[in-house]
Amino acid sequence: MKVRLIEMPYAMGFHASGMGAGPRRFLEGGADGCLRCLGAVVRVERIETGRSLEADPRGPAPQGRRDGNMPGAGTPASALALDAMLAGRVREAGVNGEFPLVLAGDCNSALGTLAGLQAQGHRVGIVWFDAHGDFNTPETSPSGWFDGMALAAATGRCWREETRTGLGLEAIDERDVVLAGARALDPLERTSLEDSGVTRVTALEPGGIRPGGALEAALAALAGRVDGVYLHVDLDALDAGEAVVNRYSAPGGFTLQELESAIAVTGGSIRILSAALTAYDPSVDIGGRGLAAGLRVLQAITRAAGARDRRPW
Ligand SMILES: [Mn+2]
Repeated sequence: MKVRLIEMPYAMGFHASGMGAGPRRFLEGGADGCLRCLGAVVRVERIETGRSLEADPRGPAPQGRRDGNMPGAGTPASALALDAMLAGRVREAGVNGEFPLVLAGDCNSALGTLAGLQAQGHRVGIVWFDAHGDFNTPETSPSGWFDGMALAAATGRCWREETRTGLGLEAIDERDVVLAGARALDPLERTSLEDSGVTRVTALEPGGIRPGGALEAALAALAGRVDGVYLHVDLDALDAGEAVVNRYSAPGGFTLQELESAIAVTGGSIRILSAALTAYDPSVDIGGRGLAAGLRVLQAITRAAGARDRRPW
């Protein structure tokens, strides 16, 4: 299998700090090598704006921030500009017969990946592992933080015009979405999810993500409706006791073994068209546990994607 490992070292348009530093850390930790040792042919590439300090019309970067931030960093527009670049790379990977595997700082990278898959003509569903719902809209979000709206935007609940015109993204049908491990939900976000067509699978549900459980049943139903899925793994799907991977890590999540097994169940049930590992902030990781877990998750994703990949390893 050919893997195109796409590094997107940003979180909300901010370059290489906080969760935006996660992708680089995974690569420094040997992410490409640990996929090669599975037999995959790996090409690594980075998405960057190429902006230099000298060229920045705003003048010197604020203290503590590295150069390379997107114009208007922190706004949905800055995130969507990066997503548009990502969409092009994902589409190109598909044309080349490569599996697009994205290392991203934040979860709204999903919008770019989905747009890139749709540009190849795929009808795509979503399997989304996350401690959070990412299902807020500007109306329900207590923080107004765009990254907490990624799944809502993907399903057209918000920013619909922006994602359509900026990315060419057509909203994903909520019935084609499986959300696994979400447990830290804002009150109005919870109501939105309950009223939505999204299928939820929790870590607490007995047998939920295990073979033969609710996840597998949901994916079997999905397999008849879509060409395949985009597999989104926010690393905070892991229980905080397993690893603290960002500032929003929460208890009640999956063990690493459970997450690996759920990813394998996904690959055994439905074709994985693309995947992402997101939201790892090296600055809060204790003893490299998050890093080690993330590398294991990347291997699990690659194995799972290979399970239904007709191309030889
Ligand atoms: Mn997330």
